[in-house]
Amino acid sequence: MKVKNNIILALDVMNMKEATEICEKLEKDLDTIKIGYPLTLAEGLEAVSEIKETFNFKVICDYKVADIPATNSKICNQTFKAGADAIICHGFVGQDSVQACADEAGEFNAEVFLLTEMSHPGAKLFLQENADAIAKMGVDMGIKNYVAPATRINRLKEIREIVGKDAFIISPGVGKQGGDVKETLTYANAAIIGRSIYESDDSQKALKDFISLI
Ligand code: O7E
Repeated sequence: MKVKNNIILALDVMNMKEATEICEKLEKDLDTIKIGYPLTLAEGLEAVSEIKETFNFKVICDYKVADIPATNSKICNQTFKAGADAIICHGFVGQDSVQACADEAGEFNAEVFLLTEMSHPGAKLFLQENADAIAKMGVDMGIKNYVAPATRINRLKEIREIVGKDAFIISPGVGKQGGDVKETLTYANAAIIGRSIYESDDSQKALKDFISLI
């Protein structure tokens, strides 16, 4: 995946009006957005189709898919039917569940991102000790895209070493969660940024400020 300016906007607003206004303001400098549960639960899966139809964005659906294979397939099927270019799935559920997402993505010529370690402090409790194994599983499965934390650069670096230089890593946690955009992009291909942009009084300037730091 190619991401303009190496920044993906996390569009975690709660209604289409706000989502559309932000996209209009930022569409010159962005070409990839991430839609998760906040907007989808507020507005339905149509939010994905509507954003795809209105803007020339690639849409990554952040549904952190983490179920049995049969259910994962159904979740992915609906998401790709709505027009998503990619979906994010959890790795801790194991190879069969991740494979179900990858298989469904293959049917739609879409992509899967494998979530390794999360960016929040709580991820240290259970997820961190298994994150390397999750990344290794992804490599063995031929997964090309990963999510790794901008809040712990050493971990981002270690996960990059596992998945290799040709893998595509997107990294959340820049801005509000404390991660630094430039440092993050030393190891990640793109930074995922949400509140620091969409909660700003001037979201255009907030985005441009990040771009100028890269
Ligand atoms: O902190 P913000 O506002 O810049 O938003 C960060 C976004 O990335 C938000 O949508 C959150 O749900 C997501 N995220 C994390 O913050 N940490 C993670 O470990 C993983 C994600 C995520 O996007 O998961 C899949 C990429």
